[in-house]
Amino acid sequence: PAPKPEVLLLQRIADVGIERLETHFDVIHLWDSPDPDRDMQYHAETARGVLTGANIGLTPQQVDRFHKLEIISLHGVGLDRVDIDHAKHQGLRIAYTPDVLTADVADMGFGLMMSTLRRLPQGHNFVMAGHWAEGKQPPLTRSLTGKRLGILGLGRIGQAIAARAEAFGMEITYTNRSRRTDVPYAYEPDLQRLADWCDVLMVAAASSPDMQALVDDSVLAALGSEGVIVNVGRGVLIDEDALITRLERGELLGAGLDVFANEPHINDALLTLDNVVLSAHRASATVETRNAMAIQSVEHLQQHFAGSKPTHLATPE
Ligand code: 8YV
Repeated sequence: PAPKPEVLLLQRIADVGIERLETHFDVIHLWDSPDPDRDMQYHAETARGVLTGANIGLTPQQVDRFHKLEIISLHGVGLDRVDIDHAKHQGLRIAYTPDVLTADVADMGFGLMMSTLRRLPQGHNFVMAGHWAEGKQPPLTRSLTGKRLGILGLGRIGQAIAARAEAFGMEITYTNRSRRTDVPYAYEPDLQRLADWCDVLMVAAASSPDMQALVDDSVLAALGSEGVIVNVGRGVLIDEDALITRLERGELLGAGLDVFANEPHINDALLTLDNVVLSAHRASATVETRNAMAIQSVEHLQQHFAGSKPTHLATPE
């Protein structure tokens, strides 16, 4: 039989995916290597595929080291850690897993919004600390139902959040690179005006270099002291220093964050704030979704090496 194509695995994926990968490929596990860079170099002449996390990616410099690389299979939807133009130029395919994680990421966005407005973690800590039993009451929180939701980025995930928000009687307006003709929601091209209008600003956009700190201090100022911000996109979309300063001063009501500019090393100041709900980039991290992402990212490699086109390609053909 022909030798199995060599595939480098840069991120640990669900066991169902690893088993499938092992069946069809000669798998080099770099995710648990003490020196992944050295090992990548060692396999640069033989590897034909790389399977990597969307938030790990593969830089153009790394891509250029390979001699026989044909495909990067991303485990995840974000394309901010790969260079699509560079890959196309090198004749590489990039596959990704857009649909399988949409519902879970939307649920997380919604959950962070609910948790921030209703202060669910703070309430939990209050009970656990015994304060209720001491006869104390936590402060009142804010309603979610009926609030105005501004969505930054009305892609798959943004739309799934909007569908959930509709069920809660929220008013919905969105901003996006362009107006969508297939949604019933109001479009506001100007992010600052959107922030001025809404109670909750939901960041659900993909990140690209021109979008760094798109949510800047003036947007946060427009959101105002009764405003809440939630981020399930990428940390770099928000000017994090400005966000922290405004949260410290009470110039925002709160923030629910799953992603951070320099994760997993997050700004220490966030850890001292009472008006934040923090999550460790877990929006797609359910058993169900991580199994589906693992299987799909391996399937894309199988399709490619069987001579067909992977179902979800980020490099158009
Ligand atoms: C994961 C993600 O954290 O899909 C994305 O873009 O950021 C998340 O799903 C990660 O990619 C898992 O590999």
